[in-house]
Amino acid sequence: MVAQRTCPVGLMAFALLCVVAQDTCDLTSKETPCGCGALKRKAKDKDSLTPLEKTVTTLEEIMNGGESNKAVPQPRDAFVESEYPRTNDMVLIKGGEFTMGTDKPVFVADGEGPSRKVKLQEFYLDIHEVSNAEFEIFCNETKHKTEAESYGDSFVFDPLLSEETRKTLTQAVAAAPWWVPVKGADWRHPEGPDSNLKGRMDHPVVHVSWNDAVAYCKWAGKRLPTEAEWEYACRSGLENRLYPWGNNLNPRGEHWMNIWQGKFPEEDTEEDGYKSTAPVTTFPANAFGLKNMVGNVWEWTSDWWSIKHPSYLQENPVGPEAGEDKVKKGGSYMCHKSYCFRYRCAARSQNTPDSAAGNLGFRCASNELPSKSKNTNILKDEL
Ligand SMILES: *[C@@H]1O[C@H](CO)[C@@H](O)[C@H](O)[C@H]1NC(C)=O
Ligand SMILES: [Ca+2]
Ligand SMILES: [Ca+2]
Repeated sequence: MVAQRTCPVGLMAFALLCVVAQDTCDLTSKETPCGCGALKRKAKDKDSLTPLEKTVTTLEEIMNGGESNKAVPQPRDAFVESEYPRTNDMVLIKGGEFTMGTDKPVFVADGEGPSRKVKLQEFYLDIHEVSNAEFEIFCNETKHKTEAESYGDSFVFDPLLSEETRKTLTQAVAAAPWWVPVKGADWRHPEGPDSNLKGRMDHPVVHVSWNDAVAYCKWAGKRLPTEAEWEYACRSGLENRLYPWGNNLNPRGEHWMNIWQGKFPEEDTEEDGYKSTAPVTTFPANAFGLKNMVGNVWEWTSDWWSIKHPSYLQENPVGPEAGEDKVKKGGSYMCHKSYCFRYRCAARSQNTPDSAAGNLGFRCASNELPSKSKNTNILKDEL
């Protein structure tokens, strides 16, 4: 049953091969290089290891102690956190029909295809990923304890760790050794106990599980979007395009999303301006007025994971009735074409509902605009 929640060990070799020979990886392979989906807790195990630790192999086994020594990222913005404007506004997404998925899948094993017609009724969607500032209001008000806080650890991208924290590591994820479980990593301490949110209150909250995301959205009078709603919103009226704005990775020669530039995982040249997360307000909005649908952080959706899809026209689909994993969409700041070309509207990945990581967040949807009493702003006239 190990293969259920962790990547097959054979994929580790594949993943490492990708690191060594970036440009030669076969992206159309049916074997998914599973750096994006490998981060799962094994919630049912009971012994001294935390569920997260059970999913990993020792760092020594994988890397022979050869991990890189990268600096901790410095906050870019020094302005006062209390002055951050709320970023909880929503936009009305008009109903319609669209083509979901793709007939040109990059990762066949992810169930990106086939393309199929989906019809949706109108809904509201958060313009931004949920920020640390928004999540703090929720936690202060409800005393919500995230699952990463309960378990006492979460997955962090190794190059973001301080030397002190790195010294405490003994393990990494076999299929993606740049991911390490860090004790004390949670949404308030994204890179472990010696990190904080200073200068990052307007960045997306991370280290939140699907269950945490559901609790937040409920508190806000909202819900998670379905995968179909999320993808429809990502595509914002364009049919069969890779990105929310079309097929051009860098429209007008600019970066319109926060992903990885350079060689993964050795060097992020930060050409888009951001190592790790960017403020949720960064980059141009898509045609529906939504920001960072692709890149920055992965976003939870309400659907259970399946790679088989009905080919007939579906109306307001909500995904399978049950499952092991939940669907996440959009890719993250860690995605690079060489191993995780998942910053596309059709791309998808999955995690167990109690999993959390430093590149996974969410935004909420709702059928009606929630009242102000639920801490939700009325939709702004000017987008
Ligand atoms: C939440 O609580 C913390 C700790 O008491 C406090 O520093 C912070 O200002 C509070 N934030 C909000 C938005 O109320
Ligand atoms: Ca970046
Ligand atoms: Ca995103």
